[in-house]
Amino acid sequence: MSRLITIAVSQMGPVPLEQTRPEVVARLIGLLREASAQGCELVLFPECCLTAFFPHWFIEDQSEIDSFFEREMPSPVTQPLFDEARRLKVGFCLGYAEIVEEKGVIRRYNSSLLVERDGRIVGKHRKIHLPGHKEHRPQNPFQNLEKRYFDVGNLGFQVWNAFGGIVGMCICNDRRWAETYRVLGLQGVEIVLLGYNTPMEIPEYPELNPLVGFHNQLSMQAGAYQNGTWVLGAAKTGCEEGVEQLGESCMIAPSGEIRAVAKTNHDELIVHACDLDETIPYKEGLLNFEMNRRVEYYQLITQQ
Ligand code: ING
Repeated sequence: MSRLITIAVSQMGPVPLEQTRPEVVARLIGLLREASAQGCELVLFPECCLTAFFPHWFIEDQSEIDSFFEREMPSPVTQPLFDEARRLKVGFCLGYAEIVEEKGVIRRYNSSLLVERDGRIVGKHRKIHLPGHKEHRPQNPFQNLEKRYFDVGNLGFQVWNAFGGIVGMCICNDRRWAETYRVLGLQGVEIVLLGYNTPMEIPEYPELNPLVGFHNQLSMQAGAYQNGTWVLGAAKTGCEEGVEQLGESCMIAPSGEIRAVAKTNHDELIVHACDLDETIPYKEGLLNFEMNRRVEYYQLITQQ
């Protein structure tokens, strides 16, 4: 028995500051069409795929910061992507900067949407693990000001019945935390979709620079295997406004094996027919939470 779903991870090269939203949307539609032509039913785009990754710069003016956000999704500018996806019967996962008013307060999130093949928005995630720093660090070659520009996501880690399976999302730094996958795993997730903008350099810890690619794959492979789920990661890569970003978008099976990995540092589709039944030996067998996980024994039993 197999439950196959052909998926494209759509890696993107840089989105330069001067590239307009309509130009980026046209780029996404091109990638979507290419994926559809290869028989894909789902396309995964990177984190904040509509704009340059603006947390890499210190911006003082709030209206300039807000120019990177979407006030509605779809909006008139992004609607063509939703329309074309529905016409082609292809679903997609899209990372974007979300601005919203909640209980009278303006909130700003690093978000992603899950859109089914009929065009329905079935799920939303808001990035919980915001890396980097709140203050401007002029001594660094670039910034990571996600703590300054975004609020912590308030939707937890959820799963949705979609694409014939159980689908979850996370975003970039979320993928480095074991809890992300375990919270999704405890909900039976079979495919984790994530995008990332990951600089090749870690200004505070340059000794770790040679490990950026290794830690990227390690985090996702471990999450996949330890929770018996597919993990798919889409990079925004290349040199974006002076910041060199990791590519190596990949498709990782529940075994932890890397089934496909991007080879370039620009727009590139990697495609794989993911069999959701590959989760079974792990979920029902080797890593069966019910049978083998013993949370109640994890505390040191000292009072015996
Ligand atoms: N970027 C990076 C990421 O988590 C980072 C930040 C890089 C953290 C390298 C640790 C090491 O991939 C985002 N946008 O979260």
